Amino acid sequence: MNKLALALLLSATAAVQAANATECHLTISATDQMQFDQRELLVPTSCTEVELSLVHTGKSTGIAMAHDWVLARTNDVSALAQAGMAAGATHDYQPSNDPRIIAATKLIQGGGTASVRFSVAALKNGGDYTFFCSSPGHATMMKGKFIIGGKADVLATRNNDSR
Ligand SMILES: [Cu+2]
Repeated sequence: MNKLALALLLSATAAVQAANATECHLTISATDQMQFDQRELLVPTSCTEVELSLVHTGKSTGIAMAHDWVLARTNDVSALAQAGMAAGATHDYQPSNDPRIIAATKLIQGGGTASVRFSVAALKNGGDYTFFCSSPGHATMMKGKFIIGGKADVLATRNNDSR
């Protein structure tokens, strides 16, 4: 391989990695109105790890409006929300070492941020996953789908093509 071909290959690889880094880094906001700003988070199958940042854009410093971000299989969400309430605020409303929690940030108040980095390698392409806030009563309003592959891949391809 000549030097030019190698340089082209390296820059192409760097471009793909840069694209992946962007797509695999998600940011979601939560408000004093008990809402997330997104109902769906899309993760292309090219991501093996995801970094999620939660930003509480509100001003409330009360525990009642504290938020976190918890990812689980959709079928586990209501039981997890119950178990979280039992665990209480000192445990961020998350049952300790519960295998049903795929990933979770800590509980934050207005103006706070938190992030979590986790592997998505074991999650199924097209699987049914839901993210929610585990503060008592919040999950009815604060939840959404965590979508791996499918339209996430379609969008990622489109974004890459348009660069
Ligand atoms: Cu909340």
